[in-house]
Amino acid sequence: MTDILETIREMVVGGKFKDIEKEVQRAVDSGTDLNLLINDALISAMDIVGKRFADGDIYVPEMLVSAKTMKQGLDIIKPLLTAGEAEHRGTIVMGTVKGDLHDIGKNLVIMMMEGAGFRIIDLGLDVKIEDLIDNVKKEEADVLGLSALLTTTMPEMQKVIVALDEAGLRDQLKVIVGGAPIDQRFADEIGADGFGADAVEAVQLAREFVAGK
Ligand code: B1M
Repeated sequence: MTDILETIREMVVGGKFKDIEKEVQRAVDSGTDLNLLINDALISAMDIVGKRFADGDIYVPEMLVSAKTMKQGLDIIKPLLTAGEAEHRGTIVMGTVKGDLHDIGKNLVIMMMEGAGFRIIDLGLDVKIEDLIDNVKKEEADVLGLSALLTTTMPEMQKVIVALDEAGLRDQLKVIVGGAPIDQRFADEIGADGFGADAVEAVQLAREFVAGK
């Protein structure tokens, strides 16, 4: 079990996108726990990639190839996570904030949310405040989920919350924030309703918020 996780981790770090699907499928077929596969192989590979980038051992192109490899691995797991509950629990508008091109974590959160039965409106990455506001209104969202991976794009989350307030929408929905540099303190500071450290926590929060409406 550990061997296959390690192999997958190394494949993502090394950007072996041509072979990753076969290997992840092999792990799934041999009964590997999906949480282990996601956390200990795929996500932990991106942590290694991030460290190598920060240390100057690799550059953006290598990071991109690892990200592509990670995405292809996740695509194999996606149907297994979303096959669960068919019942529609509530609507969540999701996006990575303006200026930020990181979407792997957001996509993972979306997979888990869909698996838990939520209807997701995925606005993608680098999303403008106006697009978030328009979609919250149009889709009658119960929750707005915002992701940011850069310290420079974190303040954008607060701008979104202020804009929701100005549009008279703030009381109608809950805002969940997440992403590697985000923590509970920051979430409290900017007036978000919740902070999810990972996809599982994000789903838990969404469930609580929608149940409490
Ligand atoms: Co970038 N990058 N990157 N990058 N990148 C980081 C974030 C960085 C920490 C790397 C490093 O230096 N160690 C660093 C940020 C430093 C900082 O801000 N202090 C960095 C940098 C500097 C940059 C560029 C500026 C590099 C450059 O151009 N010189 C540039 C910026 C581009 C931009 O956004 N404008 C850049 C570009 C890129 C790529 C495009 C090459 C690529 C992204 C591809 C893509 O996403 N499609 C990339 C990658 C891959 C990374 C790292 C290596 C991996 C990110 C990742 O996918 N992690 C990253 C290092 C790292 O984070 N360790 C790094 C796996 C993912 C599953 O985790 O996104 O944290 P994460 O999501 C988690 C939780 O955070 C949480 O749940 C997820 C699952 O557990 N979560 C939520 C996320 N969103 C949530 C929302 C919620 C709740 C929970 O509720 C709504």
